[in-house]
Order: sequence, then structure tokens, then C-alpha cells
Amino acid sequence: MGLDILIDGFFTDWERRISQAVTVFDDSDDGFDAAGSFIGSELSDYADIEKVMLYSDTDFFYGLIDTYSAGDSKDFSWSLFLDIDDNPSTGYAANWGSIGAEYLFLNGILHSWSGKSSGDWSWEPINDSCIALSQGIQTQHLPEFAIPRPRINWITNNPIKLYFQMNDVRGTGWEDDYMDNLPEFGEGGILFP
Ligand SMILES: [Ca+2]
Ligand SMILES: [Ca+2]
Ligand SMILES: [Ca+2]
Ligand SMILES: [Ca+2]
Repeated sequence: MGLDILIDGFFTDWERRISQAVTVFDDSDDGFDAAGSFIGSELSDYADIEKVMLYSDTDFFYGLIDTYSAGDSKDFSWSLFLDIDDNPSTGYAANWGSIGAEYLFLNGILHSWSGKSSGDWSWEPINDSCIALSQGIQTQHLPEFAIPRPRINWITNNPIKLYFQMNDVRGTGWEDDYMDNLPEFGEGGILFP
């Protein structure tokens, strides 16, 4: 089993799979601050999600986050919440409880939820063979990843639900961050495939 999409932070190899991939578009200038207030055009282009592309084969789940400009990887962080059973009552209550995430892919490191109640921010990193760019690895690239499907316990053809966040790391702590979400706050997740 080999990778069907190259994890190199570049977009061009997705064109080969454009008819099979799922593309979900996001609005421009629709970010929020950490308090949940709309900040619109203050969001930097490199943290403003334009679209995500999703694709899977038998072995891997692939994704790409396309922003309005490529950024230096130290200026942003990215998160993907995965609701593997498409059930908001199991896992972490992400996106204001509209999805229930069993896994969190944070800057390319997979985590398994270990909380007891749905509001617990409790994640265990999984040491594994996920492949991802670009956080602390390369700069001026778009985040791209491949997750082996057994690592997220997704071995059926049942759809999973996904929620993306891109943080503009402008200050010294999370409270200084501006963020963009896909789907927007409280609006659930993307069903894939
Ligand atoms: Ca690529
Ligand atoms: Ca956006
Ligand atoms: Ca769930
Ligand atoms: Ca958005």
C-alpha cells in the first residue's frame, strides 16, 4: 500500500483526484476571536480557510486545507476534530456540542479522546504513522495530511463527520488567537464521504 496523494504541502497532485475528492468551500473573511466575536477581515489570509479537500482510499484518509495564501508555519496552527461514529453524544463535544469527536488531529499529531464527560478537554497523543505538513516542518506550504484508516478506527464505509479550525497565532497565548472554522461555530461538521 502506497500513498495516493503526496504529502508535500502542495496542491497540484489533488488535481489528479479532483473527480473523486470532496471539496468543501468556506467563506472569506469570516474569522472569530477567542471570545467568539466575529472579526471578519482582520483575519490573516494564511489563516483564512478557502476550502478543504478530502479523499480516501482503502488504506488512508487524506486532506488538504487551502487558505487564501500560504503562510509561515509558525504563524498558524490547525486542528481537525473527527467524529468517527457520526454521533454527537459520544466523544468530545466539539463545535459547541454539535459533533462528538473521538479523535483530534492537532498540527499533524493524532490524539485520542480520553475524557469521561463530553466537555472534558482530555486527549492522549497517538504515536503512529500519520503523515502531515506543515507545522514546524516546512514553511510556506498548505497543511496536508494522510491518516491510516485503522488509526482512527475507521474501517467501514460509514461516513465520518469532520470539523476544521485554523488559528492565526498572532499573540503569546490562545486568547490572542483569531480563528477560522469550517463549518462555522455551532453548525456541526462535514459528512465524509
Ligand atoms: Ca500534495
Ligand atoms: Ca474562511
Ligand atoms: Ca462521536
Ligand atoms: Ca469559516
